[in-house]
Amino acid sequence: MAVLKILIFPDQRLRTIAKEILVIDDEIKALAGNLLETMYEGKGIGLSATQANIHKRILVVDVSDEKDSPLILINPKIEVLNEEEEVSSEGCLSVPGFFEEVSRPSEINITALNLEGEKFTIVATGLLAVAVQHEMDHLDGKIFVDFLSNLKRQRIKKKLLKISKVAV
Ligand code: QAP
Ligand code: CO
Repeated sequence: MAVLKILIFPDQRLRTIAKEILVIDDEIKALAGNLLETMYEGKGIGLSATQANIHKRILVVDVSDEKDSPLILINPKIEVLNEEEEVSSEGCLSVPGFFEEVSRPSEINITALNLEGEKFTIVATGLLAVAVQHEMDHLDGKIFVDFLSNLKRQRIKKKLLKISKVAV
């Protein structure tokens, strides 16, 4: 397994729409492992392939305290189960150092394929629901900062651009 390099906002490659996975081959299995390793290494609870500049519809999450419950979602789909929304603080490995409040549907039905190509369904609430919606947004080129005010997003952009330049 390997730790992958993560794209940092406002990198335009984060705006790429990821493609459906048609065959779950060894390359996809290796990618799933690498995404998990990269997520754990970054102390994250979720990571999408988009963030590693791989534009395929796969994401990983682990919202457990022990960090021993990895979930791999291939070609995920969600259905919002009710009108209710919940506000929570979100961060992103592609937006390091920033955490902001975002409102999202609180209860969702997730359908995805696992690494065996089998379809599975989970009803998610709480942190799992937030994390899966956040990661699925990445597959569609969306980032949580898109939900913030223009002023907040511009401030974050400016600070991260400055850090990226120093880091060269
Ligand atoms: C998405 O994000 C998420 O800024 C996953 O310095 C986040 O794992 C869903 C991280 C919160 C729901 C709630 C961010 C690590 C990790 C940082 C992450 C940082 C170090 C973010
Ligand atoms: Co993110």
